Amino acid sequence: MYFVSSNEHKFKEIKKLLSEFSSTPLRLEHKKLKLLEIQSSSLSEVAKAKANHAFDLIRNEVLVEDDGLFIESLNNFPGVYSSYVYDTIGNIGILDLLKNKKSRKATFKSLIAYYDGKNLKTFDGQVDGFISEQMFEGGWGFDPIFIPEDMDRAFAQMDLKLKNKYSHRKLALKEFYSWYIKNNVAERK
Ligand code: ITT
Repeated sequence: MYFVSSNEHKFKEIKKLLSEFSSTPLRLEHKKLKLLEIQSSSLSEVAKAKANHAFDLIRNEVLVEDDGLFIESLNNFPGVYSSYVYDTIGNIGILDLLKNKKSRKATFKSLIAYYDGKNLKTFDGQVDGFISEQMFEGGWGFDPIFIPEDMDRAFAQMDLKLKNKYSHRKLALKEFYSWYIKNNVAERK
């Protein structure tokens, strides 16, 4: 199975998680490609379109992921536009937008989609938390500004093991993994 994404960090986290879920981990390889991201207000629709595009390119079982950071006081912005917002205003821009806001509540969401040409399935995971007042060193993407609920530090300040314990990605991947093992999709074909 191929994990199709332009983002190496995602793959690294997923590989580690899979190795922890079971002693016989899924064989997953990284295909580093940037997939089409359709305009939609739903992460799930974006993830499904990515899965379709990935399958068209690879013609093999594929796994893709679409994430979004939803900030409550910004009416859930940047949400599905997270990638674009990260590339344009970045974390500093987000901290600026929150300067005079009372609430810093945010939710990180992960949508994982699996497609083998017949079965198209999505799995979601989310972690509630807060946007920090300052940027922390380390991590990638929004890690420097996202603090999971009940934690005293940002994702950026966690090692891979700790981040994987709390992440949106872990929850979505776990759902996928349970479904995949139960349905043994690969063997049915
Ligand atoms: P793809 O090629 O897989 O689409 P991407 O980096 O464009 O990779 P997304 O659109 O799914 O990924 O992610 C939206 C944004 O959220 C993007 O800027 C990511 O860097 C960021 N992001 C996703 N998961 C994250 C995590 O665990 N920690 C920090 N930032 C994250």
